[in-house]
Amino acid sequence: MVVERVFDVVADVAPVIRSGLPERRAKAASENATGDTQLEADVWADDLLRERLAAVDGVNWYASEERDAVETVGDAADGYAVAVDPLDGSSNVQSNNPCGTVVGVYDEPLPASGRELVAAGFVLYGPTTTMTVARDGGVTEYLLTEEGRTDLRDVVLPEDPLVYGFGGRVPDWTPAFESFVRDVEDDLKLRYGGAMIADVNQVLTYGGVFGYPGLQSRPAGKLRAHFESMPIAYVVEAAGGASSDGTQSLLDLSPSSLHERTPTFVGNDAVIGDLEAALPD
Ligand code: AHM
Ligand code: MG
Repeated sequence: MVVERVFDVVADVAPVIRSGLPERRAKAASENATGDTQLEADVWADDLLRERLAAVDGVNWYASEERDAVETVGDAADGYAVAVDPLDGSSNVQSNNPCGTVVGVYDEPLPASGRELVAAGFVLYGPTTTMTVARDGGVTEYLLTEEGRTDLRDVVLPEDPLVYGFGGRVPDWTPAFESFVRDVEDDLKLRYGGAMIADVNQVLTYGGVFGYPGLQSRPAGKLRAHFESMPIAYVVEAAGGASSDGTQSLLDLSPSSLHERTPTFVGNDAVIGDLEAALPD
């Protein structure tokens, strides 16, 4: 099945990406489609993933946070579109903190609604390299090494939330969001590391909430719907949690452009419910 082959490729490539990071910490002389300065590692990981994923029969389109446009890479009758954030949290490479790779498999050419996702997953380059994949209603976490992958666990979001982490500078938060956070911090423990994948994996492990809100200076926030927000929402919802853009599930978004951004929240159902109640419609 195409989805299995996509994640076989990601599992094979991840140890290569990991071992290539130390020598690619320099800034590349380029910006990506959303204006971020790229690291050599961003560009290199993107090229590697494009080359390997384009070779999978049934992958018709490759899109990446690092490329301006969707690229047609196949012509299967029922082909899929694969959307990738090759190195999520790449500013963490410089400070030697964790980062990740995010992959969404869509049933339709992009732009597409989150409801067109048929699978999504991510790799976390932490003390170990793990891959978490949501498909067929379940979520599995694997340990990745150069020898292959081994099952670690079925991922189910813990019932009781423990950790929270929100992006953006506090003075740039809206008053409604800030007052919601003041309530959250009475009960939960702050964990924010600047790489969505690492922060979301803490939520999947301990329970809680991760978010990057709409800011006063940037109402759509920072995270990109196709490459980050919707794939992560797919994983967290499949693990028993919830997602929101402030009013609805992130999976109900239908972005009109490839690099569209959206306020992004994932975590325990009750916390996401409180968030939606706190933010204006
Ligand atoms: P990137 O994909 O260019 O690395 O940007 C996304 C990252 C997320 O991983 C993280 O949640 C966010 O940007 C952190 O932003 P900030 O540095 O503003 O806290
Ligand atoms: Mg990213």
